[in-house]
Amino acid sequence: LSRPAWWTNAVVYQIYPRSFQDTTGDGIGDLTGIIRRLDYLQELGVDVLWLSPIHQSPQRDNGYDISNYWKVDAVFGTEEEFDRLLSEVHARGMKMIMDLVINHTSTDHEAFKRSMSSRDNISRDSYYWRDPRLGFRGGDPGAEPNNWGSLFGGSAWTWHEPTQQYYLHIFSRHQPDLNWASTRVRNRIYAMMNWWMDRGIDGFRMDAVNFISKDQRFPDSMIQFGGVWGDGSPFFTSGPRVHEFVQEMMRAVFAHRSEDYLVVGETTGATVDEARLFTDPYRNELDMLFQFEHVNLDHGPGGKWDRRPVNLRDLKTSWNRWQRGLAERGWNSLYLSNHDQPRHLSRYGNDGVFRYESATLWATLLHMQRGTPFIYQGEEIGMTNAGFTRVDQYRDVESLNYYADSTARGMDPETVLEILGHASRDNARTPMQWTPEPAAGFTDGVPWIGLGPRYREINVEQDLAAPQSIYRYYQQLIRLRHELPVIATGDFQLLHAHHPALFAFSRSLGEISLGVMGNLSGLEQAVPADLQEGELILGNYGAERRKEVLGPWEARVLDISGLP
Ligand code: TEU
Repeated sequence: LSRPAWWTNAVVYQIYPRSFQDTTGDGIGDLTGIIRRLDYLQELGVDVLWLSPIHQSPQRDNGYDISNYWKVDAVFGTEEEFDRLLSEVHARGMKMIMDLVINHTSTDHEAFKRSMSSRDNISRDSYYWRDPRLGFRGGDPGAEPNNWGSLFGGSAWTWHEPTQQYYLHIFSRHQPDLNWASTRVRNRIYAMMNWWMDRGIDGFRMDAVNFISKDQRFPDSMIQFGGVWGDGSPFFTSGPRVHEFVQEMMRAVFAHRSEDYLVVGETTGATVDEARLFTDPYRNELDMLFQFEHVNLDHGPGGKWDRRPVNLRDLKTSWNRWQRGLAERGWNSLYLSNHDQPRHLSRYGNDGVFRYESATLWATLLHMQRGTPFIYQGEEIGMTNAGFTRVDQYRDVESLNYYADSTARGMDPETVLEILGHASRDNARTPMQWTPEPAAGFTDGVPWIGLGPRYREINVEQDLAAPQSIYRYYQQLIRLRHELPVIATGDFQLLHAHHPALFAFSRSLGEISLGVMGNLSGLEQAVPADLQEGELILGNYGAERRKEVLGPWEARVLDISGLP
């Protein structure tokens, strides 16, 4: 712990394999496609690739429903192709981490099939099976063991007629939750993780890892969830044994390994205090985690479908709290986009006339913070939301469930489509746009999901040829982080906290100080006096600028070392 961990100056790139590059013509991206694009990623300068799940799966939630953890799904390629991908990644000096979905499995997993087969089966307690509520007949409305709603719609419990019990699923009914209270389940998971590590991968992104310990009393929740159900999250988020389990996992899988791996946890609903516990290096849990506060700012009391405009000042307040909160202990993951969020350019920026400016502004504000930045495929060329207008264009289980549930409850389908247009996860899942050709160079066949509406204008080929290239700007941000220790580990100080349109902060380490500022609006803003001096080291408007004024969505990074 004397010297900063290797990942403090690393940048991670998330690949959603299904939508990255197809080479077989079946319209679904594959491992060979990733290999084909490795030079592109190396050229960008990223250090680590994170692959969304490629394990065997019926793909009802695009691989976040695993039926066999020890196999690569044939839809993505062969075991040999996986090993080749890994060695090609390593040959380019990059690392590769894998998504690991261990809060739940697919209903197609052998263990769940055994668990389902009878109440006496040895695997019965690998999942959560419970009797109907007292006085109710199983399967009847209200008979569920408690009132928790599933995050993907409906009850969190599904009735199983043959064995006369319910099983728990926080996500869809095809994703039963594993019972982490079972020692057998935990040991099996650690063995599988060790097997992947021994195969040569460099770590994991652990899906929903703060959901693995549930309050074993399974109480009803007094908090409303989507109008009908109760919000069970207080009883399964950072549950009673979560830290014990994570520490045990770290000992079982990583204690005997050198420290060049990375474990990042996905922790919906984690607070700053919990994040500090999870990522304090002395506690030996996760290296860093994905928190959700900043991406939930446009959610109303009704959750993600109850949308309201984001006040960008709230974003700055939230980010500041996380920067301060993990300054002494712990570490932030920095992200604006992933496969579960709409495109941040469409959400927080201006994807019209100021597409270049706002894409590079958000990149600057994110990458100049303390923490490890994550880039989601396509954001480096300024990809925008999917623009779907018909329900048959959607593929995401969450979106389709929401459409079915809410229209069944009498909501106007047009309104639902409007909401999905802003909030659906499919906004981020349209194919990577490589060229202006048909299917955007993603496939020779028919893509599994429709293309983004602007692929002829927004694609890698065009961006690289443009005088104002978003990709090249990301390259510069990544290079700066590699070169300047102040960006990786320096102290963070928010400046002009109450300014309505300016996001400004300083970073400092020893004698070196940087000033970072961004104009979160489409109107010119005056630059405060203390940010007019210093040498411009990066900006999205070029060098010839008036130091007193920021243009629309303008961002600057200044070397302010030695200024009083
Ligand atoms: O997401 C878990 C999660 O808690 C949320 O991000 C959730 O996806 C979001 O609220 C839905 O809008 C992870 C994966 O990232 C996601 O793709 C999977 O669907 C989910 O787990 C289930 O494995």
